[in-house]
Amino acid sequence: MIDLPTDSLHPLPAMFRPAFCAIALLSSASFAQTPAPPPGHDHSVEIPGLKKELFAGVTAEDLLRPGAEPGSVKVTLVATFNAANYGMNFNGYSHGKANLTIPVGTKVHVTFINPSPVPHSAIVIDRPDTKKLQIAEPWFPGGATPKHLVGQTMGKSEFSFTADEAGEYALACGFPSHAVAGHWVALTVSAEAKVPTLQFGDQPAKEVK
Ligand SMILES: [Cu+2]
Repeated sequence: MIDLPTDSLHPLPAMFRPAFCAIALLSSASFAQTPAPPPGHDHSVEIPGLKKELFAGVTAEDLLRPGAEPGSVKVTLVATFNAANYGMNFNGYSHGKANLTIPVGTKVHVTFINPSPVPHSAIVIDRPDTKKLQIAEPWFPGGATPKHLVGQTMGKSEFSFTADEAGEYALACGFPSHAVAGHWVALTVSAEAKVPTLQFGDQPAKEVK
């Protein structure tokens, strides 16, 4: 009787297995919408060079809070909140996977923070325009950080706009190509909504407090 090593029971000869895995990885990477990660990139690793004191205490829930005056909201957008989507996220969310819903007519006060050395910005745009490489003007007057196409690094800026038209919009990074790569959260201006609500992924939308 021949004593076979247990490894030989594997359907693929050992010498082919690593190559097979590499081909599987390569083919899945080619379907990704975002640029391929740099070699050795690991999602669990933090983005280097973040000035963390700029957003100490800020959470994902700070994407949408009630404003100081009635009919207003406060939005805090932290670009590169973490390493998700290679840093192209707001408070950890990209590709519209956080959705801010506000009643039509709401005054929106935005604080934009970019703690990273890579330039980012913020601009309110029509949602289909997230597929464009760059957007010249915000949908609502006043709805962008200064020089949004150039962006800013390691800093903070504020802007306000009135969402006076119902529709599906995005709060997107205005730096060229970033929105296409997923650097945006969804903004829904609703004629039916009575109160502002915030939704993460497939979870139920929650009224903001
Ligand atoms: Cu960006």
